[in-house]
Amino acid sequence: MSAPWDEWDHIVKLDPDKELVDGETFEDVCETGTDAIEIGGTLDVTADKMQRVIDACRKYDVALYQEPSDPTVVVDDDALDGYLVPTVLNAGDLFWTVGAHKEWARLDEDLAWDKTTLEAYIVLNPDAAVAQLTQADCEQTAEDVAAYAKVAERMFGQEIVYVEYSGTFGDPEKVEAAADALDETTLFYGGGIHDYDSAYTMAEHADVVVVGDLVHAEGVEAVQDTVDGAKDA
Ligand code: 1GP
Repeated sequence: MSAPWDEWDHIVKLDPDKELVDGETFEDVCETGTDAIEIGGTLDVTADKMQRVIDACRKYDVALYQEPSDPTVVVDDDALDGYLVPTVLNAGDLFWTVGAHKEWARLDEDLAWDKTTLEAYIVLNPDAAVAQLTQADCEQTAEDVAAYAKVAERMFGQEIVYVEYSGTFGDPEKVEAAADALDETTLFYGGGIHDYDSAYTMAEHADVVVVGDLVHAEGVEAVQDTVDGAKDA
């Protein structure tokens, strides 16, 4: 069965705790040509802030997903196509691998299972907030990354593997190693994508590139260049 992300090349990840560039709107972001908007952040996210972004994006023709960082910020809203839920394979704190998920299942008796998909994260930038929060072991060779990817697909049956360098441009060889290790599973890459070339380079290996900070720091024109790079690769 095909999944929506099989067709994607590019995602904009909106951090509900950050503003857009002055003069730009969520409509502008939705019209960059990106395939999907993922709403999520690591720090200081609340359900109210999530809802504000969902409301601003709901009327535009782009796939809309929430990426909840913990069970307390999950929003139930028909405007959402679904939930993409991180599980960090190389976390030091198991809460981020399976504990938060257990809490969500415990607290939410009506959990929308048919709209919920895990993203199997391999976190590789030790300076990123996500690495520090999850106490991730970022010392991973390309062979390690490939092995994590294989385990995610073949043992844990994951649909999405996410190589995460949040805040910095990563090592294309490690992304390539993950891509080579995967058969059906969709590979997301995120971290430091800032222009056409950086998007193109990672999209040569990853199925989908995720652009985060750029939309808040530089704005939609820069994001459009990354869409072009991702689509051309
Ligand atoms: C963050 O992978 C995304 O989860 C994107 O990273 O903010 O560095 O673009 P950047």
